[in-house]
Amino acid sequence: MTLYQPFLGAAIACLQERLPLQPYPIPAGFESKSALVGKGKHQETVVTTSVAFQTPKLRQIRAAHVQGGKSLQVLNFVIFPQLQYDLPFFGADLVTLPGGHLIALDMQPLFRDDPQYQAKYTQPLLPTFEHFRQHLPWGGDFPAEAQPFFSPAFLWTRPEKTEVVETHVFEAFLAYLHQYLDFVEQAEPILEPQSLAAIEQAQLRYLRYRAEKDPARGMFTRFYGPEWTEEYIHGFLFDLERQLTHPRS
Ligand code: DBV
Repeated sequence: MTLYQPFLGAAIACLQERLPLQPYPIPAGFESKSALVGKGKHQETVVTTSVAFQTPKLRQIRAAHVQGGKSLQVLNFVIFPQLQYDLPFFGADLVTLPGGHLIALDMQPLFRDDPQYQAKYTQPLLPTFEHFRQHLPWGGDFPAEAQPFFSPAFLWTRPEKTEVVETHVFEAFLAYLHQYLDFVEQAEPILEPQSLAAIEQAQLRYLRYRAEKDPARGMFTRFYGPEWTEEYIHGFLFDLERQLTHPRS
């Protein structure tokens, strides 16, 4: 059992229980990819697997799970709502590298500085954030240009002990996911054309940022080469632009 397997298993169980899940197609070649990395005693097989679902309110629920031994484990799990809803993104980046653990967990807002939006989608999360923050202190430096994409309830932490990941981070991940699904249940379609246009712009802004700045690009390129990596990023991980220009039938 690898570090983030229980996270993925619990997330899928929770989604299955609460949502009418349908599969979301994963382009050929991206369900599972492996490479032999390193030399001699340090050689490891690094396997990246992808999982994806959709529902009437959620355009894409997707996970990328990288498993490459004790010092290389990553679960990147993101939910992209349909464009008729003003829902935030659910974003979890759970990263274990030789240097340690790096945890980012948030409901990433479409309109960070809009007080009404904050009241609707951030304030209800603040008690949960405050609760977990006691055990998961602020992780320090992160890119200033990423700031607009995170909410005031952004949990960003670098636990020193794996046990903290298995306990507090695990609980926080599920608490955020459950609260996100509460928002999903309550969400009503947006009808005003101006609001819909603003949502699409905000989704594209977020998506372009994430695709362009994907912190995993270097790692994936080393393991699987640049062609596979760019196609994985634009054709699966952050695929909204492709879907808008070439919708699946
Ligand atoms: N990050 C992804 C995807 C990953 C992934 C799709 C499938 O968006 C993994 C894999 N994140 C990943 C890895 C690292 C990070 C780091 C491998 C380590 C990179 C390294 O050190 O070499 C949140 N993730 C990070 C960092 C942040 C995030 C802030 C530190 C990067 C840095 O300091 O530059 N989540 C990440 C992020 C956004 C988000 C930047 C922006 C909106 O939602």
